[in-house]
Amino acid sequence: MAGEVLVVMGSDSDFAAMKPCVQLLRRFGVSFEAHVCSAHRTPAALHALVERMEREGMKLVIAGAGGAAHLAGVCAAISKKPVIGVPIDSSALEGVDSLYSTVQMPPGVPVAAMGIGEAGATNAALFAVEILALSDKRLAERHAAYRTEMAESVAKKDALLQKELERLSQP
Ligand code: RP5
Repeated sequence: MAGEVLVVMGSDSDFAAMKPCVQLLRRFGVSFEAHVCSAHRTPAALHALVERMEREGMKLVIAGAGGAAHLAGVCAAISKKPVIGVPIDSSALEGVDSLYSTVQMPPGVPVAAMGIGEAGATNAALFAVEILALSDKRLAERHAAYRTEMAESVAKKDALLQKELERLSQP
């Protein structure tokens, strides 16, 4: 199998925002292929890519794009697998155009829209992990460990805050 996840971005300029997504997929041991492919500049190549990945057993798509971002919607039109969209801030409208384009799919062909930019890309990877973990016990355990680690880091931050507040209350 080529990869469980297809990560596709409309341009290489989207990669800075999409980097946390591929880094997290790698950390969780999720197999993926990542490509630059554009819904409007290379429509035939996008069609071929999504169809090939689907034939080879891909389980879902993560699509990041900026501007009038129709990449995720077009992937969802081609594939019947879940598509997670990441709007990217690459235009004068600071990603709000991409957010609306990604989130406002007309009824019938859904896209799971994340937030704008790196935070959205991070959550896209985690959302993909949550979907894949439904049928992968080891991945579910890794995800649970990630949540525990995150909770521990918040607890550490709180402990530091309490210390600082105590220090400030000293005369
Ligand atoms: C979109 O246009 C891409 O997803 C990118 O966010 C934006 C700008 O692309 P480049 O001009 O940087 O290639 O299709």
